[in-house]
Amino acid sequence: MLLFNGCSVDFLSAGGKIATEEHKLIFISFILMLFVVLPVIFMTIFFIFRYKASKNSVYLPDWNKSNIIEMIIWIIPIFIIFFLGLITWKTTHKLDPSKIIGSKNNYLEIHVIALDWKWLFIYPKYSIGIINKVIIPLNTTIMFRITSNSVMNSFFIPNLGSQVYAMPGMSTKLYLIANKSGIYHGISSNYSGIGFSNMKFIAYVEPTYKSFLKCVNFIKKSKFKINTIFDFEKLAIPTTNNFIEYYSCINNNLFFQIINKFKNY
Ligand SMILES: [Cu+2]
Repeated sequence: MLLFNGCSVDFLSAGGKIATEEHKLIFISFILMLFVVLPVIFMTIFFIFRYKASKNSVYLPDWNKSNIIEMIIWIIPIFIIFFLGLITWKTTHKLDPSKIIGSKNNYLEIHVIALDWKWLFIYPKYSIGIINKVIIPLNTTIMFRITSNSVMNSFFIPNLGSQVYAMPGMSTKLYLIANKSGIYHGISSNYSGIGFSNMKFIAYVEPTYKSFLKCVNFIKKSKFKINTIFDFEKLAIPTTNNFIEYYSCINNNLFFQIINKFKNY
């Protein structure tokens, strides 16, 4: 991605395994499209000089076909479409968000709940929850289980890779690995009402599992607790531009209780 160095667009600076693969795909598509763009630019300039009126111009009112031109304008697009189709087929299977990456038994599970208009992250293993911030350890497979307590949203950390929809009454899965520690931006990439534009979160990638556990222990000391679905309902009251908040003592079943609420609809 040499061409884009110095570019501050989140999506173009990879912080994880999946994002790196996706960037390769964008780069290949970019090169492929140059096969159309460059000849068009060249021909535009060439034709201006070649076909301008001059003393030596030949007048050909009956000209209507050139097999060479026909061949070029058909073969290049067919080649591009075939090749793009092939790599899209291959990478969509390879980068399927719900496909496990890294080791099969060792992953950290994080529950993601889209609210109006904030994100709630629950760590069932550690019984903590955070609003609008997610902390993950470096080089660790993260399994996000995603749902929504309201309308459809989309969970997206552009530096780390794929976006996945959050839908009420459903659970979607997204596996990600961060290979660079740092702070990334997380967004909802699906419009969901008035507070949508500030429905953002921060993703912290901690350099070690130890430093990650330090954060966990800090959050465990929070006096704010979510124990029951009623505590959760209070939290789920719509707010805009919500601060980062820490909760301890989260009921490990909360995620599935939230999904079950919608089963009767
Ligand atoms: Cu769609």
